[in-house]
Amino acid sequence: MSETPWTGDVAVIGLGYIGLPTSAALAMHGVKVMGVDINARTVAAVQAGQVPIVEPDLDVAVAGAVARGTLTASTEVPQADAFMIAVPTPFQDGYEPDLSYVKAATQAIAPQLRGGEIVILESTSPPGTTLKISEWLAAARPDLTFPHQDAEHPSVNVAHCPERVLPGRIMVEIVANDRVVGGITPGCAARAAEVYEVFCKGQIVLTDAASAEMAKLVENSFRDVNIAFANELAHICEHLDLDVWEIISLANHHPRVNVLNPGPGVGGHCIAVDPWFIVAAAPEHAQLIRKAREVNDARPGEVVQRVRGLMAPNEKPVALLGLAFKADIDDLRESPAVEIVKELAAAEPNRRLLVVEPHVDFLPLELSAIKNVELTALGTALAESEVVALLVDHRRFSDLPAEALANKSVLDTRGAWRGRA
Ligand code: SAJ
Repeated sequence: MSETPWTGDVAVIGLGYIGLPTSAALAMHGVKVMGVDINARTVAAVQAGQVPIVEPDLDVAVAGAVARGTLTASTEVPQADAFMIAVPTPFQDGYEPDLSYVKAATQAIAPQLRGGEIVILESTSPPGTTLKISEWLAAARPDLTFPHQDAEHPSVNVAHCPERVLPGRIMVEIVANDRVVGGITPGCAARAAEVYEVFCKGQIVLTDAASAEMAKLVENSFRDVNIAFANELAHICEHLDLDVWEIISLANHHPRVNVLNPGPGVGGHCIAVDPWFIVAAAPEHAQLIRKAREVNDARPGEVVQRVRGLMAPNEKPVALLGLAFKADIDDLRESPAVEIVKELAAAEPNRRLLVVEPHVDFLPLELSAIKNVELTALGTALAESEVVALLVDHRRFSDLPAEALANKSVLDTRGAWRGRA
């Protein structure tokens, strides 16, 4: 731990699922935080103390920090003592990482530097990105020195501290989780760690920037590969007419076995994306990691075939429960459930698909244009359908009494109704 607590101002670039909770966590500890986003609606919401996303306890934290005056928001990057970049790092065609948001954020920071600042990348990024930030800043500000040029006395420090919070538990994990802080130099890592010491109760582990970048990708790939193992088992068990849930629960009685849960595929903006960054960095060598992505990406298509197998040759609609990428959240990004609805609608254009998602008021654009897809209430969907597929184990669905599913053909992709329907 550093002797002197951080007392500077922080500008957080990107007020999404990571930037906003991080801003709130710092501001709740009295640090003056200026949140920056290119989306004027997001900025207006935060200025009004409101939260544009659903995440437990975030609303209270943001409202409190705005009311205390420690959190403000703007569309312009201000001057600050620390800059945190928390913008998306999606992939483009061919699964190559798209660093355009990181570059744009860096270029917006550059004119505000006076010397003495720390620039921290939080976005999950391929190895070498933090170094690129240092180089981009140097190109924009030849009047200053950066750590890749002058390791001992740079005018600006640059580091990476990858976020690792779990959606649905962000406000708990942002405080409790250990953090990995990688600097372009050890000095950069130490400076960046001071900012995290403000709110992080976990261990802050220092390393170099590329190792921190890779460690984050490894975390999510580890999970992806393990989920792929569970999904492959599910596919095999479907073929052999065995109950995969029973088999996994038996195998997990072994003290060193912990198979994860199979499902309809892997969604979200992290686990379905980050392993591709490793593949892009070492395409010849990342064989298992690539295969895991392919296994998980094939899963929605397998679910579609199984739902079609349950459908009688009549006109009855099919009920599809859940659109989010996992239980009890409103996030539809990269959701396998959305993919399943889309594929099923294309394969069965004359069948009404009654989609139930209690966390949204409207279908996402990619589904709203499809004429046989409707967003309905749970009661309506169950009343009208013979086939019911559970795609997301939202508590509201898992808690359904067995009678609600009596006389239905049921596909439970999450194992939520095991032993009930
Ligand atoms: N899933 C399964 N079976 C399982 C576990 C998950 O099918 O046994 C599916 C989920 O339904 C979902 C997807 O995988 O579609 C991902 O869900 P998740 O809960 O495993 O992870 P995320 O994407 O919400 O958050 C992950 C976390 N990473 C790890 O657990 C290693 C989180 O800590 C990261 O901060 C986050 O990615 C991120 O932002 O990178």
